Amino acid sequence: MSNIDALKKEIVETVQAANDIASLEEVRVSALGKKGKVTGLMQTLGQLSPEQRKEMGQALNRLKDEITAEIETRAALLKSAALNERLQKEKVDITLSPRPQGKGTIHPISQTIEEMIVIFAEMGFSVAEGPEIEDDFHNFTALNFPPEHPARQMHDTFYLPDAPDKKGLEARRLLRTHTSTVQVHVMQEQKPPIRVIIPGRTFRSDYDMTHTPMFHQIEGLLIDKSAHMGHLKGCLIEFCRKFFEVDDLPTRFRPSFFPFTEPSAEMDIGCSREGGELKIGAGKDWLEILGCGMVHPNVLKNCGIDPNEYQGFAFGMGVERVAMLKYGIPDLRTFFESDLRWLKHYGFGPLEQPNPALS
Ligand code: 2NL
Repeated sequence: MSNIDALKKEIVETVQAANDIASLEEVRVSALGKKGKVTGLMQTLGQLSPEQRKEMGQALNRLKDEITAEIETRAALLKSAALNERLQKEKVDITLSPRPQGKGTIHPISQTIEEMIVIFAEMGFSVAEGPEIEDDFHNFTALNFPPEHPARQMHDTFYLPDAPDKKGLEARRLLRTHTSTVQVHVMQEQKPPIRVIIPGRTFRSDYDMTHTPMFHQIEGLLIDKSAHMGHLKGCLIEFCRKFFEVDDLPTRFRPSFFPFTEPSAEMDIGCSREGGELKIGAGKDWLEILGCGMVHPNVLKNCGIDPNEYQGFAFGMGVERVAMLKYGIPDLRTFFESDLRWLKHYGFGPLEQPNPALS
């Protein structure tokens, strides 16, 4: 066996013996590095005769290539072994049992909002949120309520005890009476096209069988260059059919009035009240479900959007009201009593799907 063959055998053995990437690198340096054995032999070529140099040079180059290939093969093997070991070690036991059942439940308001978000998200809407403490501008002025508009009193607004002489009317702070305040922020901050829904708490000073001082709304806003009433109707009909899980749900739109939309409408869905029991989707009766309309040009202007270039539609509904209809909850006030028996009865399991019809 020639010297070169002996050297090759020796180096290949050390390559095979390297058990990790670091020691393999050491082997590479000791063979092919600046002071390595092969490199050392290369440096002796100058002392040989031209013929010997040619032969030896070729043999050493071959040796270098062979060792390099050997090291690469070994490196690939070590890397995949290391990966396999990590995969073994970091295995997640997906057979772990789920969270213990029967302890807590999802509140029907959270469940209902989640169901609505799933449906609108499928239509390309994203969710926006904003502050519950607002100023008069975002709650009223931007939304085309004139200063003396009765709605400002009608809404029975909770004003914060700001010093009235220090600030103008528009800076007066209040608890938002509707979630439309968030759309105002969105329009001020984003460029159209806009497609958002806003779920959240709202506040009005009112308390009786059908009103609580805090309640939830979900509102939607779509702005682009060509949105029209047909898009509004298509979007809301699709929403109601998915939400109430009735494919041929009858719907109708009645003219209405809101300061922030023109034209405005209220949407009803078909139902039956025969025998005192409410059934959605069947029968000859109608049930009001939401308010909607084309965004008033003044609102677009107030929020920095050119009404000559853009138009859009908006809608709003009460979450409690819709949850009561869908889940047959008879009394609004029970939503906020934190009665565990009520929560157990009307609540949802943590693993329940927000909308089985869509998944
Ligand atoms: C209802 C009716 C509605 C809107 C809300 C809206 C928001 C902006 C501009 C225009 Cl920023 N409109 N929201 C529009 C129509 C009706 O709510 O009965 N809610 C419970």
